[in-house]
Amino acid sequence: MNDEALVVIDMQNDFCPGGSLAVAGGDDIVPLVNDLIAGFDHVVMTQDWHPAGHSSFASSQPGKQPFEQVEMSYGLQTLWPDHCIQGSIGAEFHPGIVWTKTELVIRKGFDPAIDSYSAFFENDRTTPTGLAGYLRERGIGKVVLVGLATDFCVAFSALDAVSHGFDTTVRLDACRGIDLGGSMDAMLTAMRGAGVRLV
Ligand code: VGL
Ligand code: ZN
Repeated sequence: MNDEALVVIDMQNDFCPGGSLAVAGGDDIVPLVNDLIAGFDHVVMTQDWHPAGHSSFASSQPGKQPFEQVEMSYGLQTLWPDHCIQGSIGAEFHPGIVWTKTELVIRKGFDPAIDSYSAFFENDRTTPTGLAGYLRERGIGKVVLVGLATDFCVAFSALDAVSHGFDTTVRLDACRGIDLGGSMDAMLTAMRGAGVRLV
């Protein structure tokens, strides 16, 4: 299917067990993600890619703990443990992921002042990453999303994909989530409501 791309979200060491923002079972999906990569003509990956001292790190906000929320210029932002620092082992793709055929890696979260969950927009919801333009120029109208974390980067990416008019599917069996304060149910409901196909 030449008009369809697999978008592999943030399959990085820091989101897998042993990493600084580990998602439970994050590495369980590696074999399935590899099978999917093998079966797609087009594969795009995202890589969370923060400078040290990023504003989304609790360690950068005096008196704040990870998983608290703060008001940023662009709205409410959850604070995270330091993770996916540019050039670190934690930011590398999980070593089991067979990523060699990947056509494009979209890095995100590199602006020190803005976090970026979605593969399409930073968290200010206006700064694009360029992915929509890339997919359109390449004639791709359908995306299938897999990876980490279901209720953050995968969900925000899927919502933006449908809003850009892409036929959008999330393979839940090839995702794992964080589930912070009910975020899993909330984001599954939001995705369903927006017309994301959850399978
Ligand atoms: C993610 C929190 C912070 C994700 C990235 O990949 O879902 N979550 N940065
Ligand atoms: Zn991040």
